[in-house]
Amino acid sequence: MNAVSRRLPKLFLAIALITAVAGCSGEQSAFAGLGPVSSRITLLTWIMFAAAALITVFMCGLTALAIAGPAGWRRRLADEKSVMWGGVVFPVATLSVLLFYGFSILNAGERLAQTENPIHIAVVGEQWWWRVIYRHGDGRATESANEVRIPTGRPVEIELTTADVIHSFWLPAYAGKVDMIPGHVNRLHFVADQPGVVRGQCAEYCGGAHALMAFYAVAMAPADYDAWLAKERADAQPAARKTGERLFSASGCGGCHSVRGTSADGKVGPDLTHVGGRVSLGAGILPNTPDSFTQWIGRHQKLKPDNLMLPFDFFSESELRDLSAYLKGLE
Ligand code: HEC
Ligand SMILES: [Cu+2]
Repeated sequence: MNAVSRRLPKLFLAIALITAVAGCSGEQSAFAGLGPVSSRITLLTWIMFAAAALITVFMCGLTALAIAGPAGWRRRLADEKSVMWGGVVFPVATLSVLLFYGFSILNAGERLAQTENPIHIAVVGEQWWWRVIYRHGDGRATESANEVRIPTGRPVEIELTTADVIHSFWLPAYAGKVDMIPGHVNRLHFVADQPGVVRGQCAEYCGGAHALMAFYAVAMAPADYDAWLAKERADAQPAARKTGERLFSASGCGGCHSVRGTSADGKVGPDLTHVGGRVSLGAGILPNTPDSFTQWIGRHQKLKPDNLMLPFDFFSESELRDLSAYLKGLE
């Protein structure tokens, strides 16, 4: 073996560890535990991990004893009684305790939502973005996309459905992962403890652009949330960008997109009434800047191959700038 091949295993181990640990940090971490529901899930994870580690070490010890231990031990381990207690009773008891503990954690969020007055938000999985619907007290609703805004300290109930295939709504910092299944309504409950922005991701392969189907959750102080929701509910307030608005309607964008308060009332793609105020574009793939609008409109099929918006690669630079200024101005 030369020096390089001797170091290879260590190198691989180092890369694997760095990758694994990097995956545990940041805005999409399952270990963040930013609310009571996710904290409980994190605790369950550690308990399962510790129990599994203990049992593994214990079993390795027993195996060693059974192979090379003193004759007395080997006889005892080969006995039918040991097999009965160690192989049947012990696993059934341990796994049952862990199973019921897991069930109680699954139910904890639901109980929370029943005891207090939850915020109702509906999220519909679409290939390859998220339609987000805020239900108001008066029975009306406001549509947005690719981000879920929630007030802190109040239980949230998210109703999960799909418009096409199976998706999975995964928001690890706040809650577990719940599938969106055709013809079925699932519900996810959680509470956000503190204001902040975290990332979520579709966790069930749903076709072409699945890997680029992310979203953000924005937790806001209750007063900020109320102010934001009132603004979100209002019609679009374009920042006087007439050329862009004219281009938008002349190019047929309104056939797929709604901008409330204008003639654009398409329902195929994301509602753009307040698109300029959102965190990201294209379901989490671009930050929300004027340049990103230009990028998205001009080359979205390159940025997010297979997405269901028609290609618009014929706009001139200045047309793209006008359209972007209009859309970014829809805050
Ligand atoms: C055939 C329907 C269709 C037409 C026409 C269309 N779009 Fe889209 N648009 C979509 C769909 C679907 C998406 C979601 C794509 C994704 O993220 O997978 C989208 C996404 C977008 C987004 C990102 C929104 C967000 O919240 O992430 C912008 C901005 C946008 N379109 C602007 C436009 C403009 C400007 C036009 C006209 C030049 C236009 N669209 C025409 C269907 C359409
Ligand atoms: Cu998916």
